[in-house]
Amino acid sequence: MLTEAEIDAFWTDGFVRVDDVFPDEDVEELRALTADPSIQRELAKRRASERTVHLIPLTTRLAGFKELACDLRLTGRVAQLIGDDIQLSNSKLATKPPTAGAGAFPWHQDFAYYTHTNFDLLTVAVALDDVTPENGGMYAVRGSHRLGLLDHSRDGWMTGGCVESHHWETQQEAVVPLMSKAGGITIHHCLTLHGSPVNRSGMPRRLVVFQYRAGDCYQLADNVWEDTGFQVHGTPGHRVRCVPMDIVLPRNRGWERFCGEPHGSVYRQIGSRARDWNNESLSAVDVEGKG
Ligand SMILES: O=C(O)CCC(=O)C(=O)O
Repeated sequence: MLTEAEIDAFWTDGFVRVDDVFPDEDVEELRALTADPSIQRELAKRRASERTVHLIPLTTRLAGFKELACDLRLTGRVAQLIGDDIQLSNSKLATKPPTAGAGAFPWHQDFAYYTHTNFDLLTVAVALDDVTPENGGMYAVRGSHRLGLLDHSRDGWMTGGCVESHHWETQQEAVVPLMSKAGGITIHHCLTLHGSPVNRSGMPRRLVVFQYRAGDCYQLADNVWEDTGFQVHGTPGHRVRCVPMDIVLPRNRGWERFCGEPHGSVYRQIGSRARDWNNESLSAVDVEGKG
């Protein structure tokens, strides 16, 4: 579980690092999952990528990743921050190709790409390798989760990153590493500005990344993945909590191939796999209730 100091760090800084969440044998098992031929085939297709390679939706690819998304060592800690009813917003394997000099990821706030009705949305990154500045570990701007949603658009179109560069260029002292050793995790708020440089190590850098949201945090726009809405902790509710926010939703070419439209829209809140998985666990509860 998170200590009081770790909870405070999350709300004060916008992120927290927790070491040694998974012992070496668990990390080995997770690495073995990434070595699965189905995963390797997908990664091989994107090896030439200049950016961090994202395999989404990860929980639908192998059962082990779905189990990890529900692991209490993650969800128990997330519950301490956003409450007991937790759904998956999305899941990915974020690898930096071993190609030296590739794999940078621009500065951004996750919320810009998954706009929701409130801000109880956060990201957990599970390190499968020791993450370092050398292999392209993430950096974050301390306290940036209090800036609100920043501009990620140009001429009304969504771009791949935040365009308000003064936040990280002029405040070097606020830019801090968000990196852990293998088996550790980092948790960051959906408004925390973060990004990562190229991988200079010549070795892969693997993170399993889960974006979790409170059960009453509804998505407003853009893509719903197959595992979006998967109930990983607590019980599904029927309440939407809206907090005041004044946001611009730029048109988003990036999501067009997923949503089929340039503005992005949420036409269903729960992905097809998540619906099946939630129904399975609900009927298990019914059976137990009747027994
Ligand atoms: O993998 C990385 O270094 C950055 C990934 C990231 O920031 C994201 O997926 O939102």
